[in-house]
Amino acid sequence: MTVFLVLIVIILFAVAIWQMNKIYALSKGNSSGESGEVANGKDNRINAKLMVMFMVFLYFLMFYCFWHYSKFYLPEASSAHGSKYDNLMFISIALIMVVQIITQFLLHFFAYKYNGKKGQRALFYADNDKLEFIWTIIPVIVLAGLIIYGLFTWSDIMNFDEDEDALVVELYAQRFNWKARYAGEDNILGDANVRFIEGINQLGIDPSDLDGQDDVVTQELHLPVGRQVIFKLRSQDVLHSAYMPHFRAQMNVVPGMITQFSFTPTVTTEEIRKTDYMQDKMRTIQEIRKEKSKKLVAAGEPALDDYDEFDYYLLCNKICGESHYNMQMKIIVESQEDYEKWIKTQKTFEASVAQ
Ligand SMILES: [Cu+2]
Repeated sequence: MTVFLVLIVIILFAVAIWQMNKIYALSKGNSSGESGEVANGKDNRINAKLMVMFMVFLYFLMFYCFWHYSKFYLPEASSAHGSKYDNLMFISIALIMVVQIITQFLLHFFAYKYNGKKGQRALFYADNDKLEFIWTIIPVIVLAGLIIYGLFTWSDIMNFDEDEDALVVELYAQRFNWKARYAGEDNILGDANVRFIEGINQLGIDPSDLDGQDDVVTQELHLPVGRQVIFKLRSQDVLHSAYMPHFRAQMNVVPGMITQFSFTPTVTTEEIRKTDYMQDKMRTIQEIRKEKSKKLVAAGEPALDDYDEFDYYLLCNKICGESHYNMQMKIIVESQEDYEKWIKTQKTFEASVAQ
């Protein structure tokens, strides 16, 4: 790899010297235009055609990418606010696409149509107030509209009202895993500080705070469907980012402060597993894993485990160290009853300390 990089640097350096040499020669040569170094009519025609070909190539590449990579789109959002987020994204992309298709065409087609011809001089056209007004005011209106719409969407998602029965959950980030802390019966998280971290108390819950006694620390994130969840995010060490793509949620997790985010899950794990999208996806993943297993077995290594059920995941989306890629926690969205059944099987802080 290093050899390859050094080679590239040497080649680029040689090209740069060669180019500078050419510029030097050009600046010294005669300017009659027939020296062979200055573009003639034939060169101009070739370049004009290349411009059109490049435009066609760009359009082709764009449509190919949309077609080829559309299989990596996320499924429909599994949270209440998700469709607002997706709409904003869709409108922005649609607008960018329309504008860029038009401007790419103008740029390349004009370069083709008005390519240099001997004896033909460009028209001197100083300015036109009306034209300038049009191409200034249209982007101003469109961009202002997009930004205002984006701001409204943002504040709609970020400035949430707390429902009466909202569930408060703390997500605690450590290199390289997540823990969840449920607020318990009182729905109030106990105070916590890194100074209290000791033995089993890995989240630094204040042992003297009564609110924290019934808190429940878990390795999985269970969320009741249709109920607002308020996440309080804390980090023990470095900057992390809590990323829940299926719920269109992401929030930085910053050491020394509590950040928050809220959403209401709308699709249970069971439900999303049954969708056509997910069944298709699982089939593809299984095929890839089967192929990989064959190769592993042929190389005398054990085959990959079966992977047949989709699960939502909370991922870290800030590169926080060598195992960042694997910093994740399973999320299970289930009915309120199932959630209550599960939380009863988990130990409270008081019980685990007593043990
Ligand atoms: Cu991380």
